[in-house]
Amino acid sequence: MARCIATWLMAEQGVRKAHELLINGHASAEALLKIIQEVENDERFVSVARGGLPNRDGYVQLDGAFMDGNDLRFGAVMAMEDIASPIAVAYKLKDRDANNILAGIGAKEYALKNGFEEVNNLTDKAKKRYLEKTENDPLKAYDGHDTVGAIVIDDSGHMTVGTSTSGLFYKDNGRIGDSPLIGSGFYADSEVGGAAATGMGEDIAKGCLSYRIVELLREGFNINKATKTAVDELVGRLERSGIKARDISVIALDRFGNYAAYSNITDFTFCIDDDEKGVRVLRLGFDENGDQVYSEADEAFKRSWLENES
Ligand code: SD4
Repeated sequence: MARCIATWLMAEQGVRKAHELLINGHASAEALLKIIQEVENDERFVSVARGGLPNRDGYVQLDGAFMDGNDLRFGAVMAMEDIASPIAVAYKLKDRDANNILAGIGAKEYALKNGFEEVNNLTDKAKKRYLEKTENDPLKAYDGHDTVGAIVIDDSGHMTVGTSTSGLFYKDNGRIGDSPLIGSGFYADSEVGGAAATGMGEDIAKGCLSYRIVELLREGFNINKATKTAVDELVGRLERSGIKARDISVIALDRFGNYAAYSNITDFTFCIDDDEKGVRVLRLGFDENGDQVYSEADEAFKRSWLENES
């Protein structure tokens, strides 16, 4: 059964368009690129692609990745400057048998050689945000959004996963998070399922979280149990070392099209296309027993989120 899922409310329009593509028989990768590029191209969203969050030195350094669950090929770009779409470059890189993970100037050079345009990703809005930031603000996941991550399965059972982000606001020059790291920020195997993460990359990477979720699915866990177990396990492991885990949120899809999301924060939002209910934006919260529950994000919530963003 065809289905797509993506992190954060900002992916809603992309998921709507991807849903249309999927019901019209388009392939997984096409739908996946549609979701992520819709977010990348929308300058209202300040944590992805052009207009993304600058690093400590005022540069917008972008991370992104694409993985094909049929043959496990993937491409990734890290700390790439002056190119508007990390997902498009990562998608192109996945066809290479080697040199498919490129960082910094190498990623930019590859993109330019392959027909991508040079652009200034530091928009006026991004620059203003940078100038307002102070050294004393904590380095943390950006409230309410961050990385766009998506997973798609098409009617043939082909799974793809992708991510795109400007990473943590005010990160060090050259800092790379989980999003372009295979197994941490993303993983997909069409024989099993796929997962993607968002939040504090340094913590997510400690648990190779996306790979862990897929491996739990392979062992026979259902999708809800796999996401919850992987996150709780990592949070617990860090706790035993005296470390309080920072924001960690995940989405996952199994090879039958079942989906789940799980998070250690409240108000993580994600978008899902549902056969019966259409495209929905769901918010994660906790009930009185501490169990995770989903609720529909209403229009007022969406409006206030968007206002915050701009
Ligand atoms: C990173 N995981 O660079 C990304 C950013 C993010 O919520 O998703 N923050 O660490």
